[in-house]
Amino acid sequence: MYNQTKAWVLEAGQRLRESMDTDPRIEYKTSVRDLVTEKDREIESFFVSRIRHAYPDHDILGEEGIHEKGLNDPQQGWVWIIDPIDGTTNFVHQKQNFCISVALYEKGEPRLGFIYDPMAGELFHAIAGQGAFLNDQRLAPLTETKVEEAVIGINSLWLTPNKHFDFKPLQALVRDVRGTRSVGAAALEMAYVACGRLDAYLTLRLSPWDFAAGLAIVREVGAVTSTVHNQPVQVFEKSSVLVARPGLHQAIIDRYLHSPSARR
Ligand code: 2AM
Ligand code: CA
Ligand code: CA
Ligand code: CA
Repeated sequence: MYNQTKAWVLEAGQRLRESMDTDPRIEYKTSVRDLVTEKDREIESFFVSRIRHAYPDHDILGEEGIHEKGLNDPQQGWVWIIDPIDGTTNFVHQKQNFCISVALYEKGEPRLGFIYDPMAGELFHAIAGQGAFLNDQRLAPLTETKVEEAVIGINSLWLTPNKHFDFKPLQALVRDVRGTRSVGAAALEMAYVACGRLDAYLTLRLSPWDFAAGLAIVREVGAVTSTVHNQPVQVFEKSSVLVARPGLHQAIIDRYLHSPSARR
């Protein structure tokens, strides 16, 4: 299963790489900030047809909804969770810094996670209980870091007034850390926490396909993951996500997110 999925992910990435010379047709989903291209649908279809052929009784949850059958109880059986292009805005504007994210869950537990950046040639992957890898290199368990020495991933939108969260504690956090980065692709940002390029990643509203593979990978290196309210992330529900090195996660929760004003 692992080898087959890896081959699919690499092939899908190659298709995207080869298509970069021609500009994809773009559509707006909920707004002009929310893009989808023909490539998003094409790549999701690629996975859906292969999974349906190889594993007809597995469920599939993809961002673009290509697999029209609804999910059975996701806590039962096997579910594939697919983001065909995570970072579509980067795909369109930068032609880099996007990825394919594919996860396989059994009874609500991660089994496989793949996050592939085809332009960088970086495949982050994990088999549950067997460690996480960047290409052929095993990722080391994460060590602790202080807030003041941390570089964290955060989208600057969350520092502006929004309906999901009190943004003021986050402004204090970004003032206190060594630096902030915004890659613009949630799955890649989780992969970067796994390999130590980011010490933490914080986001207030994501969907299962944004974080399913990331969760499978970061847990293998001992990253701590929760919602911003320090609750377990439910993989089949929309959620906020705070993923960080051990120690740093607790410090961010205690110092910035646990204040009554930050709770809802
Ligand atoms: P996407 O590219 O697959 O849509 C930065 O935009 C990150 O937030 C990306 O990982 C993006 O995933 C995700 N995201 C989730 N919901 C989004 C939305 N409505 N509009 C834009 N990006 C969204
Ligand atoms: Ca999208
Ligand atoms: Ca996404
Ligand atoms: Ca997407």
